[in-house]
Amino acid sequence: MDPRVDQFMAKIKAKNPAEPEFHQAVHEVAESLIPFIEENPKYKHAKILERIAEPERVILFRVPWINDKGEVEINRGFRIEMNSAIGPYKGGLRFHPTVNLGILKFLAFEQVLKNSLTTLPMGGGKGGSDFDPKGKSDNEVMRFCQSFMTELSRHIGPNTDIPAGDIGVGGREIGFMFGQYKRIRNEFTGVLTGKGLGWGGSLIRPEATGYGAVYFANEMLMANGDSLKGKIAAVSGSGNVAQYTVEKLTELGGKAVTLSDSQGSIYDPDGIDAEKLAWVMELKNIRRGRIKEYAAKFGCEYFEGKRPWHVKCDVAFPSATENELNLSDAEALINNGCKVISEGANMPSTPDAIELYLSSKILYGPGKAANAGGVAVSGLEMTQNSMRLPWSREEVDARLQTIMKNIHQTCVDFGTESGGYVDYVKGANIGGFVKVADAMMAQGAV
Ligand code: NDP
Ligand code: 2IT
Repeated sequence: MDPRVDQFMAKIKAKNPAEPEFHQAVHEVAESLIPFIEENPKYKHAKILERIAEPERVILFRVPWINDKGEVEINRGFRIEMNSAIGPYKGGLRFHPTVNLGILKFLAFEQVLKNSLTTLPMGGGKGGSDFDPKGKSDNEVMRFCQSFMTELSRHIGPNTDIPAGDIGVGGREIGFMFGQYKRIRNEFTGVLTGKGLGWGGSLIRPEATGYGAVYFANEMLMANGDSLKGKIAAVSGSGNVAQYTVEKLTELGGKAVTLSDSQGSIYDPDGIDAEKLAWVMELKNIRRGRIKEYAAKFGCEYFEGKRPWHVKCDVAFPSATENELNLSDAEALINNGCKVISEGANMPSTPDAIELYLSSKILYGPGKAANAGGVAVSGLEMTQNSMRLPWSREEVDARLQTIMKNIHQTCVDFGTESGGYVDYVKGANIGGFVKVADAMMAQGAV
């Protein structure tokens, strides 16, 4: 307990009431940064920590649309433009009924440091809506996306703010939003990333977050003379990040044995091989079904309402959502022999779970480092759009691997403790902060 952190957090909580996820994200970063800032008082005098916790701009708007029954529905749209010190605002859009201001502020705050870690020139932002795409027809999703973009289009642009996908926003939604932006502005630009390959998208962008989380886990293991080869992994979620985590893990000789969704989890000790994964992709991306169907199809166990953290595994990839792994889950993982956690999701571990990882000295890659591959390849998509020249799969993948290696090294540089253990939380927080803080100092009190 550091009283300086408590004092700082008391102000944050008073100013941002009823935003528990935002408090949680800021608290974790403040714990790393406040001691560092004490040693580097220039950041203290310039009030950089206070400034990065305040969004540069918050946009909140009404999104009316017409459902298939001809009725008007009203959702709320948001865009948090958090920090533009090192580049235009960049970050995903989330469509999920739980979306609110506090959740998007936590995601935007994390995004600032994550984007800095990639070394690419991207500031941080996040947005979305409480719209629930589940059970909606393609036409309903299109009408919603068009209404959402009609307002959002006033605030974004390829040199201002470049949204992308997140939970509930994939290729289909990016397509509908891109079409509407182009129509309103009469310009074809790289205003969104995660676009289709034939209209400005980048190879490897759909794969990038999952691949990156696996590359990061491998880096942590290699730094300890080991690798993912032969490792058993628990993966949560069954969406974009989870799918490509399983794909790359299998390619590197590991074995994924779980997947989940908001209703339950499957446990397949034989492993989710390429053929089973292809079936999952069809189930989730085209038929938009539930992971429960996997158990019936492949004859394995399904745990209704349960997360996948109680199985025997060497590595865990939380890839669904925030706070999906609590202290008792962390205890179960560690008691079952899990030695590596690489977070594909944003803030999936609760603070007490993180405390246990660190005190148990297991390899723990926090989301802002481990899942930065997604936004990194978004940055590469922006580069290709600016050049009007696409790169090959090999080129993008090689760059992604280099970026993940460099993020790992940054964490080692800023997070290695006297005994040699790498605190990747501290490493990622300080490593991400320095570049943003120095840019803010150079640009004055703006
Ligand atoms: P998808 O929408 O493709 O998939 C989300 C998955 O997580 C689904 O299986 C979903 O289950 C499950 N899930 C969502 N909300 C909950 C919940 N409240 N409780 C339990 N399960 C839930 O999203 P992504 O794969 O893109 O995103 C997953 C995570 O990765 C998020 O934390 C996101 O912020 C993060 N991330 C994503 C990046 C990207 O490029 N897409 C980049 C970096 C991080 P169900 O279908 O039942 O809702
Ligand atoms: O959380 C994230 O980093 C993302 N959802 C990806 C953001 C992006 O702009 O690609």
